[in-house]
This record gives sequence, C-alpha cells and structure tokens, in this order.
Amino acid sequence: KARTASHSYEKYNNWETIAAWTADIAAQNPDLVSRSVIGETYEGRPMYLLKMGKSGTNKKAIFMDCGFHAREWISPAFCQWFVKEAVETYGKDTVMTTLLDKLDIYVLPIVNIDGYVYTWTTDRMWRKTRSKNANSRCIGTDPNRNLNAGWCTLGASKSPCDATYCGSAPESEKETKALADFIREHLSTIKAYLTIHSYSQLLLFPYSYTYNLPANYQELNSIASAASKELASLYNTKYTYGPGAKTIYPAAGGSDDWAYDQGIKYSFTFELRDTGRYGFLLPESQIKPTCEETLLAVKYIANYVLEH
Ligand code: ING
Ligand code: ZN
Repeated sequence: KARTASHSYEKYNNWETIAAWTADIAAQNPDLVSRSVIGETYEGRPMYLLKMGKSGTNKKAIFMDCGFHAREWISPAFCQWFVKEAVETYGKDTVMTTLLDKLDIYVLPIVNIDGYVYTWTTDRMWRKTRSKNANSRCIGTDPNRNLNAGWCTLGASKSPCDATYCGSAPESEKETKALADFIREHLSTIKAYLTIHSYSQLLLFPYSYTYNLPANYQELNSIASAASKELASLYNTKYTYGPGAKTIYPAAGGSDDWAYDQGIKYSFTFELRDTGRYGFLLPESQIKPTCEETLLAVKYIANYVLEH
C-alpha cells in the first residue's frame, strides 16, 4: 500500500519538514521512489532529488523542479503534491501507472533551499539565492538568470542589488551548478524538463532569451494548448501559453531555455496561480485546487513525451 505518512500536503511546509518528508516518502515506497543528493546549497543544505518510477531498462526520463524562487511557495507545494499523487494513484489510475512503469520522473522539490529558508525566517518576499557577492553588501543571485542561455544579455541585471542579478558567471551558484551538472549527466535519458514557478497562470516554453522561435515551436505550442485545456477542465482556471519572450517578458539565463539548448526538446515553465490578487501569498486554501489542476497538465505533457 502506498504510504504518504502524516505529511500536510495542504499546508506550506518549512524546509526541515520537507527534508524529512523526502526521506519518509522514499523509505515508505521503496519500489517507486528513491532519494539522492545532487549537491549542496551555498549555506550547506543537501539538495535532495526524488527519482520516481518502477525499475526498468532503457527508460526515458522527465525532470521537474520546484522552488527556483524562494517566495513562490506554491511551487514546492506542487512538487510535494505530485509525488504524493504518484505514489497514491500508482496501480489505480491507468495514466499514472503507465507513466511510472515506462518513465523515470525526477523531482527536485526545492532548488533554492537557502532562499526558501530565508522567506520563512526573515523576508517572505525574498527571491534570490543567499550567496555573498564580491564588492557588494547585497546578497544573492537570481537562479533563473544564472544559466548559460544568452546569459545576462537581456531581462537580467548586472547589479548584485537587483532581484534579477544574473550572478558573476553562468552557474556561479552552487544550486544551479548542481542542477545543470545532473541534467548534463543524464542528457541521454531526459526527454522533458519542467520547472514550476508562480504566479500569473502561464505555460511558457522557449525562448525567453531571444524572440526567435524554437525549431519545434508548432509542436510546443500545441502541447501547451492541450495541457492548458486539461488544466482548465477542473476549475476553469485560465492559462495563457507561448514562448517566454513574448508571453511574459524577454529574460536571459532561464533554466527552460538552457535545458532546451542542451537538446531537451520538451521544456516548459509553469507559472501557477493566481493572476495577482494574492500573488506570491497564495492562501493555503488554494494549494489543493491549484495542485490538482496543475497535475492534469503535467500528466498530459508526461504522457505526450512517453508517446513521442
Ligand atoms: N517568472 C520567470 C522569471 O524567472 C521566466 C519567468 C521564465 C523567465 C523562463 C525566463 C525564463 O522571471 C517568475 N515568476 O519567476
Ligand atoms: Zn519564479
């Protein structure tokens, strides 16, 4: 029987609770979930990665991360929800069963752990990492401006005091380096990259660092359209979709563009609820509906990748 212990999936959890949960969920579902550490953060916290799926040979994989930006609390909540749903519906829901039989799904519950901790202790609206910057009293780099995809050429700042500071070099942050290293080491299997942010109700795909369209633009657009339709089928939540540069704003150094240029042809950024009423302070009462609707879109994309 799938076990998810006594974890609170409808509350925002602090890092200590999430870290303990990663151990528990793996220990309680050993045939479906395993935990590894892909690196450590600037402040020394272990970056736990969950690998979901039945063991098998030559499996394709999907990589999903949450918590790039510290204040986007609904994002880690979704990664926890996704893992719960996977273990609870495996063997019951035919789509989830097939997904886990045929694919490995890597889930990194929080990328920017130090920033997340800081939002719990000190500043709820913090976005960046917590690394020190040379010759500046300002702290942190925007991890979603820190990848080597048109790095710091537009929609990013070279000033360490800004919220979109791109860092001293691509992958200057231990967190983005660990993420990029893991993906590079698994490029032969990873077919899709999903990164979960908030807010604005958008489903974005490359490119954000240029107005040029990706080679498989038509395919990505139709996947995004169908996934948005799936999402809306539950509570009629409206998503806008399209290439990042024209759908939200031009911004270089993002992880979806970087993953795409590594050869991962299905690369998406989700911007979850809402459209601004609560913004980053999305009430806990919206965790369940937000996660349930998002799950439909993620399952759609995963199933598409499996079949193509
Ligand atoms: N939005 C993203 C950000 O990092 C984005 C939008 C997506 C930029 C993909 C670049 C690439 O600004 C939020 N809310 O963080
Ligand atoms: Zn974000």
